[in-house]
Amino acid sequence: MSSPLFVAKPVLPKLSEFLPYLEEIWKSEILTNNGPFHQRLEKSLEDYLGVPCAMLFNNGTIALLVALKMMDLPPGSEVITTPLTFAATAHSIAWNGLKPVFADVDPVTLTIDPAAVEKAVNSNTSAILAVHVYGMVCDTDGLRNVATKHGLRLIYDAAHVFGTTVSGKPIGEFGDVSVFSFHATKLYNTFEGGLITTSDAKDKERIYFLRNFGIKNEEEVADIGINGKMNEMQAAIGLLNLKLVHSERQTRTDLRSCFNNILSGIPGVLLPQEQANVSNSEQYYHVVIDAEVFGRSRDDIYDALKAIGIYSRKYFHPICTDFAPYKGSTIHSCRDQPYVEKVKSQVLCLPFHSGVTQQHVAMIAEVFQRR
Ligand code: T4K
Repeated sequence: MSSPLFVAKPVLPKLSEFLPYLEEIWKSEILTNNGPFHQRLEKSLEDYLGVPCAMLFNNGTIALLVALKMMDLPPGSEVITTPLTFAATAHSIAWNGLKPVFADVDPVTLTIDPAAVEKAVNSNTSAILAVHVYGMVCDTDGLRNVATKHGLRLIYDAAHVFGTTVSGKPIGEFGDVSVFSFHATKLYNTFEGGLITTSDAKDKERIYFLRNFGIKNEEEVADIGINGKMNEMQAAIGLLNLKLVHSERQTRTDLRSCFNNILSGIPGVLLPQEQANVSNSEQYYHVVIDAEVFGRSRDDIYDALKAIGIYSRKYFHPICTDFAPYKGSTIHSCRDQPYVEKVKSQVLCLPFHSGVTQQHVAMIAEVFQRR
């Protein structure tokens, strides 16, 4: 195979469509600070995602930091999260001077298990930071119940679920706030970018100030904010890419069917389960490989694909509790062994985007069928 196939491939508009936007920016000389493209994109995203308030950020990590900061959680208090996520999730807790506490995941959705969260709650717990991982939606009712019972704030890391709905309800409407990433590798990208959605007017106002150094007006700085602003080039790309999301998502839905066809029925290879009433964001296609049943390990498949130029990813291995700063942290579980300790060496994300051809699908099938 000539060119390598990566796990992700950014959606990009035609360069010729971007040039008029650049000309507009050059003409106005407004490069950042809530400029016209920024304002248009926020409005467009509110419409697209069906949320009352969408606030853009320069990346998803800063958006997570601000979402937690906005909540004024007691210093040193505990925020329960999943170990099966990107580093940014746990780091955003620690960077806020809070303590990440890890709870086990559900074996079917691989999202944080509300029963494990309940076991992790104590008098020092202040919030839950749940992640809709790989596009699988968390048990939102279960988590809301735990949060309400113990008076905890509930934040969703929604980096993997752009455009998802649950029984018609937009994913950004769950929890107190939801945080999205618009990184190059995401279904919807602004090169780098992020978004917070919230329905609460007070939270919205606070986030607005925190995003821009806490500046209220020329005379007043009301809060200890940060620079979380998206610039005009990112916002312009965002407006163009928003037109391409639907088609990219449809292509991935078709690819999901292809993968389901070639991989279903292979003993020891568990495919992503469809969730009732959930419209899938089509962010990732993950398989769980049980080496004892399948006869080969996840790492064997990863290596065999790599040898033919197909770069899958072992997201999220190592899990957060294997990182030096969190190593040795307890994973609260309802099982004899935390399930996440097993699945971390079994999950593999296959290349999943419009650059995957039928030939690639056939090559991937051949690797899985090899004996
Ligand atoms: N929460 C969750 C659950 C997340 O998954 C993430 C980000 C965040 C929070 C934080 O949001 P941001 O602050 O990033 O907005 C990538 C991304 O850098 C990261 O954004 C993403 N999660 C994570 C799951 O994946 P890496 O280390 O895998 O990136 P990298 O550079 O190895 O890219 C993967 C493949 O994508 C490459 O092999 C080739 C392709 N690629 C990548 C880039 C950057 C391209 O084709 N073009 C590109 O520009 O982390």
